[in-house]
Amino acid sequence: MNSIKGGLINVSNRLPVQIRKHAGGVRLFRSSGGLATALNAAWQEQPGIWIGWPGMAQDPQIQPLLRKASRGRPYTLQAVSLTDDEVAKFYAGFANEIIWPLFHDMPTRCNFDPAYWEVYQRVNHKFAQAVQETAKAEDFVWIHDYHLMLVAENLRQAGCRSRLGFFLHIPFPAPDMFEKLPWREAILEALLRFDLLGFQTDRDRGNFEDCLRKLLPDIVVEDAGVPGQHVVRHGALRSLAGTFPISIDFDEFANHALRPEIGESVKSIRKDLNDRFLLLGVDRMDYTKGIPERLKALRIVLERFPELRRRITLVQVVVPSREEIPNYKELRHEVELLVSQINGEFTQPGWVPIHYMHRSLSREDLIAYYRAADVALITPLKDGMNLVAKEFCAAQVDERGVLILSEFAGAGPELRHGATLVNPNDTPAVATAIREACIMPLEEKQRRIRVLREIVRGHNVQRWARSFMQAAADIPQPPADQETKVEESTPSRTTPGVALVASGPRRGMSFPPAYGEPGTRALTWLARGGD
Ligand code: GDG
Repeated sequence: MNSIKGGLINVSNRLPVQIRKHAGGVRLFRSSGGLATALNAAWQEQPGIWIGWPGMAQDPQIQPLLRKASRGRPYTLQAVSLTDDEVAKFYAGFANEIIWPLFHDMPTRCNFDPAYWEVYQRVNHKFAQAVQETAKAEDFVWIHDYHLMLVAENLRQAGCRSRLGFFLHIPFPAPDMFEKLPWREAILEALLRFDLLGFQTDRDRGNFEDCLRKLLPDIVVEDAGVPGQHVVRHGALRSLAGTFPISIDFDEFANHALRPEIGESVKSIRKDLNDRFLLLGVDRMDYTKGIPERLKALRIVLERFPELRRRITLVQVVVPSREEIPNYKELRHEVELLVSQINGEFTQPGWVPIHYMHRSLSREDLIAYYRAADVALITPLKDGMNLVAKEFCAAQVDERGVLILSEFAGAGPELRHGATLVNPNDTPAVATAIREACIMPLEEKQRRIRVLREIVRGHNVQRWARSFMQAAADIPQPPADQETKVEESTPSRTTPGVALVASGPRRGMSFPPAYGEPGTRALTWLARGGD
């Protein structure tokens, strides 16, 4: 078995800590973020550096705060500073008004503003610069998600020889959807500069491969000899595309749920709800999560099955998200109008059908709700994976909850044996699934949740991280002259006006300027390490 000799350089849009203005100064907020937990297993084997945006524009206090926060962690936190305009056009704009809706099959929500693309390229170039300043040839650089699809291309142009991996946390769309993107070939070509490309499901990986076949000439896709993995060749480029379904730390959730104080909270939640049948929804406020459709399904339940009135309660937790983007503001109004209409129509003395919380719960409260719930209603219109579904299974230590899960969540195929799969657009069918869960015999519920818990226990996040790192370790080290070869066969299109730089000796090498940056401001640096 191969292993990576160097360190892990993890790169994500946001760091796992956030720095924000607070009481006249700046303060560091720790976030328990899902990605930080997911990577714990990888860090234990490969300490290193975590590069990302710290949450606010440049400030002299950021670096000292990050140094302090790095103590006791297996990685050093390193900031990429972004201007407010960059955050608006790269993050809110390109990432969340173009790629997010398009990759979730919602093209009418896209705003294909060319200015967003320019800033996206510039910011990806900035991230690549930050990586190149620290990466040694033997390190593994792991880039996360749709915000940073051009980083490998920028790194290779600068002669970076580290192995480069990318994991897409969201779905990859089919060609009919992807080809709407004005920068479709440029993005595919940039993705092919990663040595390893990870997707959540076989469907996402298959869609990516179909897009390559449709949009790039001479693409070759071959079996890699490992289930769920294909080798993709384009000219001199070779990438491994694999399916790596992300997961959760099962033991951590299950053990936490077993704590006596969680048991007390469960009793108190159930008592406050008069021991009614508890349906639970937990989502970021996002139009992909299918919250209005779920509320409409509940309204159908209450209309069609009057015997369930007063006997069921939906607790819907919605965590505020991306509130600066117009689509998200409109969604909040739609959700809150539906909640008030349904509650207005059906509430009776002593019973309110929907308990709506628009805030983030503490981890303890979240786990208590997972454990207390009779049904988890997880009905996204489209979702990369959906970790809430897996967290619910792990926290169901009393083994009596039912999982109603969208067939369009990445978790759908994996959890199909124990969950009730639904099409979230088919609101009458979701209503029927809710009713069936309410009347399901206890033995059936136990059988199903046990199956689900075994699946999630076996396919936990430690396994996810290790399998990705193992696939990375098996990739041969890119040759010193890779950029020269690539230049001959596949011209880059992502950085207009910027010539590729053939990789010469690392020391004193210059980084190609980003689009929009004056060419004369190319950075130079001395390579760390002895390659
Ligand atoms: C993206 C993809 C993919 C939620 N409410 C509270 C809370 N949460 C935590 C959950 C869970 C996380 O947020 C949400 O993760 P999801 O996977 O469900 O969804 P996204 O945020 O959209 O994540 C998704 C994921 O990346 C990973 O690859 O699965 O498909 O869209 O961990 O626990 N945490 C706390 N209070 C809350 O109220 N503390």
